[in-house]
Amino acid sequence: MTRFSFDLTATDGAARTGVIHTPRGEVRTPAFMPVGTAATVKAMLPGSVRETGADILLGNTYHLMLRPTAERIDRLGGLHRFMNWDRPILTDSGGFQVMSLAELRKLTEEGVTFRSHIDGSRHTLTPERSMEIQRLLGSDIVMAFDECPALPAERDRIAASMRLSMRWAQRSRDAFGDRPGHALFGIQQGGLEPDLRAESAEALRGIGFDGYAVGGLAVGEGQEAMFGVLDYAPGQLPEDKPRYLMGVGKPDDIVGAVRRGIDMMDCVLPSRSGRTGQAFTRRGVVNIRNARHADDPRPLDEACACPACRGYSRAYLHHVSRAKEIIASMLMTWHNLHYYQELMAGMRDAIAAGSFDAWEAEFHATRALGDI
Ligand code: PRF
Ligand code: ZN
Repeated sequence: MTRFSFDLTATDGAARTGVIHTPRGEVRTPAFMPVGTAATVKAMLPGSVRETGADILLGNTYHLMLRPTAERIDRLGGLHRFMNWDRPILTDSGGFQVMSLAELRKLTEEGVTFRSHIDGSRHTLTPERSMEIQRLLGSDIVMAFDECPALPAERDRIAASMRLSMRWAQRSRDAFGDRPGHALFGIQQGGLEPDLRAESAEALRGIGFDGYAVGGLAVGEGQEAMFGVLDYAPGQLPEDKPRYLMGVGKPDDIVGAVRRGIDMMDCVLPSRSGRTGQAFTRRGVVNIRNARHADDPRPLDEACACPACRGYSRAYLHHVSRAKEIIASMLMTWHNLHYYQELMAGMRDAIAAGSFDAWEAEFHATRALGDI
C-alpha cells in the first residue's frame, strides 16, 4: 500500500514544487484544491472538476456533520463513493466554520458547542469528535481541530487562542492515532505576531504531523499583512513536509504565497464568483454581467481551452448569467477552476525550470494590460 509521502522535486528561491503521494493518487504541488463543501463542487460534475486539472478536493466537517451527517456518509461507503470522486480529499476540521457560520457558539477548553445554521439543532465539536467525523468521511488528509480569531484582535486574545489550538492539536494527534495511508496536518496560528507564530510552529513540530497548515490568515488583515507573515511563517515549519495556506485566495494572493514557500491552497473564490458572474482571466477579473459584453462575439479568453471559452461567446455568457440560467454557473465555474489550475501548472513548470521570477513578472504584466 502507498503510504502518505511528500517528495520535493525542485525549488526556486523559497518557491517549491513536488508531489504528494497518497493511496488515492498523486497531488502535484503547488496545488489548488477546489472547495466541495457539501459533497459537491457546486455546478460541476466530479469528472469535470478532474478535467480542469484538480488532483484533490476540499470537504468540510462542519457542513457534512449537520447534513447528511458523517454516520450516514459512512454507511453509504464514505465521502469518495458518496460524491463519486475517487481521488484525494482533504477535510477541514470544523472549528473555523463554526466560528463563521454557526449560531450561539460557546467555546471551552473541551471544544465548542453551537447551534446549526440550517435548523438550529445543538451540536458539539471537540478535537476527538472532529477526528471521528473525518475518519467516518474517509478523508485522506485530516486537519487538526483549531480555533482562529478574526483579525484585528488583541495580542492576549491571539496568544490564548493559539495556545488552546496547540493543546487541541495534541488531542487531535492522540485521537487520530496511526492510520497508514491517511495524513494528519497541524495548523499554525498566532495572528500577525512573529513570536507567537514561532511558538505555534515549535509546538506543532514537537507533536509531529504529516503536513503543516498556516491558519489564521486571510481573515481581514489585507494582502500586505498576510505577505508579511508569509515572509517568515513557512520557514518556521518543516522543510520536508507540505505547507498548506488555508482559505487563500485571489490569483495574486496565490502567486505571492507560492513565491514564499506555500505548497497547497484552497478557496471558494473561483467556484463562488463564477456563480455571480465574475470570471478570472489572464488579464484580470471580468464581470460578465456588465452591459459591455452584451453584443461581444469573442470568447471570455481566446487563449483558454475550457468548454466555456471554446464553445461560447461573451454575449452568450452575459445572457445566461443575467437570466440566472443554470448553465451560466456551470460554464463560469468551469472556466474559473480551469484558470486556477492553469495558474498552478504554470507555477509548477516555472519552479521546475528555475524561472519563477520571469513567470511572475509576466503574470503581473499581462494583468496590467486589463481586459480586452
Ligand atoms: N483554520 C481552519 N480552517 C481555516 C482557517 C483556519 O485558520 C482559515 C483561515 N484563513 C480558513 N480555513 N481549520
Ligand atoms: Zn475558459
